[in-house]
Amino acid sequence: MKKLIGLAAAGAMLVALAGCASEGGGAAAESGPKPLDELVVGFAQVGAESGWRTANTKDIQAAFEEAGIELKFSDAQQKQENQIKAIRSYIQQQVDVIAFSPVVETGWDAVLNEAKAAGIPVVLTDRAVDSKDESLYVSFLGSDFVKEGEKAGQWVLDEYADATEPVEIIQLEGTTGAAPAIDRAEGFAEVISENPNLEVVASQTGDFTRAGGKQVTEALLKSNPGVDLIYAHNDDMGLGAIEAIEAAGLKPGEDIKIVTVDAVKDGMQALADGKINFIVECSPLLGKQLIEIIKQINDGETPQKRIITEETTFTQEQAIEALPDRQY
Ligand code: GYE
Repeated sequence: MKKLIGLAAAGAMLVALAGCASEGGGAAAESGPKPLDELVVGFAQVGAESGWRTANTKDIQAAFEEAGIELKFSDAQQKQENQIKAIRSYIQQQVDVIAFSPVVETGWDAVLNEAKAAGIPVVLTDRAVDSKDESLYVSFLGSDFVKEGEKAGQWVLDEYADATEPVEIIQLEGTTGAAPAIDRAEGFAEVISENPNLEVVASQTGDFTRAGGKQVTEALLKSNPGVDLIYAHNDDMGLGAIEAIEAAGLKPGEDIKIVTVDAVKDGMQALADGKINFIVECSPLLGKQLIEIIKQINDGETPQKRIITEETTFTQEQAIEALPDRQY
């Protein structure tokens, strides 16, 4: 009997050790790399709220297809509870890696701890989480949103360098609590604070959607008839603002200037048409880099903790030039 208990204890220890190994090194650490066609990755997407998101989803699906890695994909319709449910189901299915783009920054610790306890590495794509525990994810791949906000602010600062009167700005914010909404507001505010004439007179969320941008602009134009410029946290909300401005009998790009972030096709077309004045690029093409990270995890390597996407900006002239070759 004693012997049996001893054996059981030894077995339990082995299990515990294996658990430790997989926590640190990912799926492959104890058994060596799996063939790619045996890997399974769960991806919990935010939703389909914008042109950016659609391009991002397409690019990720294409990259998995090309790499021959199985992808379990879910669309959370911009709801955190749906994303958490999806992640829990991936844990239950014992996928090799979980990747997701967190709709908001906070509230992830519990579910990410569950993934960690199950020994499943997590990769953040596109958006960040706000957690003190950096061991809850292996790598974070995406843009520097503060820098994007700063670039938008810099254009506004230059455009109104000679202004002697107050310049009234409306800000259309992204989803409340989302990393790109928080950071794009922060970078922009920081840069425009250099000129006290630049004043954000109203700032409201349009939830990163065209309909949201239109609705908020309609209302804010009424309460702020003297507005000079709209800063939208993404192209879609800027495109919604264009509709609202035109419906009010004004000319977007002239009577009211517009600066946005993303540079998706529809945004670039509006920029080329003179209805938007400046776009800060945010690339949705994260698929190939995500595959690289997954391969590194599978090989037992440690991916870089933060991988920042390279991006540019577009004026109206640059948009006309770039449009024919634009992929998304
Ligand atoms: O800018 C916006 C989308 O997280 C960077 O989400 C992404 C943002 C993008 O809905 O269009």
